[in-house]
Amino acid sequence: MTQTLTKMITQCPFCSVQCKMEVEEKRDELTGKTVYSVEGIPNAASEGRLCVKGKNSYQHALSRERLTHPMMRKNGVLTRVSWEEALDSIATRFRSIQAAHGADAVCLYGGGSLTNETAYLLGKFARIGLGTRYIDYNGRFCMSAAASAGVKAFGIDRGLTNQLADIALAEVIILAGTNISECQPTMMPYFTRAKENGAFIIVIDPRVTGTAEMADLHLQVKPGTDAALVNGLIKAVFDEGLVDRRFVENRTKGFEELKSHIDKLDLDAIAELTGVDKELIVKAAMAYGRAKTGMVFTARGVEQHADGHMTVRNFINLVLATGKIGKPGCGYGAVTGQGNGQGGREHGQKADQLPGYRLIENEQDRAYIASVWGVKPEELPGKGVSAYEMMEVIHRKEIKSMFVMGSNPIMSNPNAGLVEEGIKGLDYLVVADMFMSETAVLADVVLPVTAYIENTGTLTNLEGRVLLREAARPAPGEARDDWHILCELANRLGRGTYFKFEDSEQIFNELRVASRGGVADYYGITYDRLRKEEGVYWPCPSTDHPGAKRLFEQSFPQPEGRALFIPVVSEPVAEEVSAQYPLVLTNGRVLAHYLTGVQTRRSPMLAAKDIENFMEIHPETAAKYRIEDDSLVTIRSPRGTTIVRSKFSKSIRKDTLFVPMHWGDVQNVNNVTSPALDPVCRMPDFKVSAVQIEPFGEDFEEEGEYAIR
Ligand SMILES: Nc1nc2c(c(=O)[nH]1)N[C@H]1C(S)=C(S)[C@@H](COP(=O)(O)OP(=O)(O)OC[C@H]3O[C@@H](n4cnc5c(=O)[nH]c(N)nc54)[C@H](O)[C@@H]3O)O[C@H]1N2
Ligand SMILES: Nc1nc2c(c(=O)[nH]1)N[C@H]1C(S)=C(S)[C@@H](COP(=O)(O)OP(=O)(O)OC[C@H]3O[C@@H](n4cnc5c(=O)[nH]c(N)nc54)[C@H](O)[C@@H]3O)O[C@H]1N2
Ligand code: SF4
Ligand SMILES: [Mo]
Repeated sequence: MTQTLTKMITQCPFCSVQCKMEVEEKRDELTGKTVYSVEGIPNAASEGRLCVKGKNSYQHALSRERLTHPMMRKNGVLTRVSWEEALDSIATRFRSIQAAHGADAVCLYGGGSLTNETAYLLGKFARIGLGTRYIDYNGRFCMSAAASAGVKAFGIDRGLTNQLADIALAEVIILAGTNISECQPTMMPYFTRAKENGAFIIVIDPRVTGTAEMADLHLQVKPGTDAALVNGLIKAVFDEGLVDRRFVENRTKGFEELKSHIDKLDLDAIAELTGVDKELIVKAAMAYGRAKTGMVFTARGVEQHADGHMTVRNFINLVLATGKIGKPGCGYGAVTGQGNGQGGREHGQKADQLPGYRLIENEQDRAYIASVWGVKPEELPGKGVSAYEMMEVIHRKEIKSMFVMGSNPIMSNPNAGLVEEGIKGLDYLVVADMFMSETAVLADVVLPVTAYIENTGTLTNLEGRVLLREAARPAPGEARDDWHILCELANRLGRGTYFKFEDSEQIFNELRVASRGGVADYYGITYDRLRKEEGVYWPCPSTDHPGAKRLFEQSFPQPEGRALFIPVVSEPVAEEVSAQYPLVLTNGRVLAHYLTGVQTRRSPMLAAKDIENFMEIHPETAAKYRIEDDSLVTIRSPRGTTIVRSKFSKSIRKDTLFVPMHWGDVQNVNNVTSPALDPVCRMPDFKVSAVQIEPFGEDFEEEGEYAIR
């Protein structure tokens, strides 16, 4: 028998579906213990479903490891202090560092888990609290390729151009480098529904994932060659005369350039390069090209590359050439990652951005935001640099101090060795987190923040649907909301007049005005509406506007209303395999863990599902390198090494290894990943590194070849 103590309505803190749930706190009358049960709540996106992460997300929020009071390093040891002491000290140090080395000597590093209100305020705090140009966030590693491609091709970056409900109407669906079954599990039923309606599903992935298992056709591509593969798909579409001439003529620009580029390509060469049979390329192109309706989804598998921007542009080329957008059952979607991965990229925590998806280098945008903030446009700094480049500036000691809110950069940046060296060399590091993350342990000041279940704010899910999450539980100890910390700091920096907010709704109301007339226009969205409706889609320019569920029905927000084609020349991968580094390492996620694992590794049920990092390897490849199943393996690249456990799998390509990203220290896959950056969006080339492997404990010979012992 149990007795209900309290029922809390909240929203899962993890992925971009943003499932709503009820957490019930109960007393077990036999044992006297407090127990919890979790149920999904019907909501337009998740329809009441929850995955294993959401079901167990109360565990980390209630964990004894939560940070409950501020800490400052004294005599080398992080020591409990009052909020007053911590905040006074941060303001004093920031001021003195800026006085000695200039305003840009302090940088900010944000995240896509932060609410819209906090993301907005963090951008404002950087520009007019501290006056630094250096701010960026973890979404650079997440959404930047898709975002820049959407902006350039369509004139707008909203992850899905349609609502989830449209998926069931699609006759053909292409899922490229997206593992929905583990990464957005509660979205899977939208695809199974489409299948029940007869849809043909094509998955492009080097591995047979749970998502690929549902596919009618799986293109097991060689990592890093997707841009070429899409050229092949487009070529086959052209060869079969499956171009939507009317759409191309009336709604797009640049088709002829694309056509003359594609005409020069050879399908056999593309098949050879990508490792995908020509027949399968043609079959996929026929299925998609011939269907009346169809959708294309991409995610990090095709985006986290040095050519991520162009690869996404090519998928968009395919969508536009076949006219499959702006209609029911049609569309393109970049499957957003983090809980607020969408909103997090709209309100100004990006290096070059102001709220409403405005640009910090655009005079009109600067003037508008300066007028909302009550400052002169000249007071706003210029643009900074992307997340990994900020780490390089830190490494060069040009940035002396960093304030991290909502990220664990020491683990999630590529080339973790350089990043760690840089962060350890900072004069002053401040981290606001719920836990002692791998980055927080190095901080000079650690500030405890509230978790998802304890704070109020809005988050924008992968569809572009804004949702309100209200506090359902008191904060533990002295933990404070992120936005509150920023206001307190601004006050101590003498900038309090610009940060007079008493609750998150007041911040949202300023955000609404700041976004008004911008690409990501939230003006018509209010907390009241969000309480009454099941979320509201942006753009929503007025309070009587229903919100834009399906984009581009009439035109694209581009000059002449036309979307842009671009010829995509497939480049060789930034790091080719060699005799010394003969295998391709790619990486990604598993169902039970989330990103750097700071939260999920503190949830006993989730931690127990996978207790350490592993490497998926084909048994034939393993035999070649004398690696046994379930044994420790050293993976080495020019950047460093990581040690993980082998997991045999016949469902991965023989030339490819896959290692998840959820474990740190010696098991951090980013010890070996490549920091080559995409020239357009500055996305790192996470998904392709050339590596060598050996059973743990053995040495390589000088040349890197194995001696047969
Ligand atoms: N369980 C869980 N869910 C999550 C997260 C998590 O950490 N854990 N994180 C959230 C976040 S922030 C994000 S960004 C999303 C990420 O969501 P996804 O992008 O779906 O996740 P990944 O596992 O990184 O990569 C997807 C697939 O890309 C494949 N892949 C690797 N290299 C290539 C390539 O070169 N080409 C192609 N075509 N495919 C390739 C991998 O084998 C993998 O199956 O998930 C969100 N959801
Ligand atoms: N090798 C490799 N590396 C990758 C990727 C990959 O696929 N492969 N993916 C990249 C991607 S897509 C992403 S999104 C990044 C993510 O990289 P990170 O941002 O480093 O990931 P998280 O583990 O979510 O770290 C978030 C931290 O913020 C804390 N936190 C959570 N919510 C809040 C909050 O509301 N406020 C505050 N102050 N703190 C909070 C958490 O406790 C945690 O310590 O990693 C990237 N790195
Ligand atoms: S992790 Fe994503 S799919 Fe799973 S419950 Fe949370 S929001 Fe829903
Ligand atoms: Mo992400």
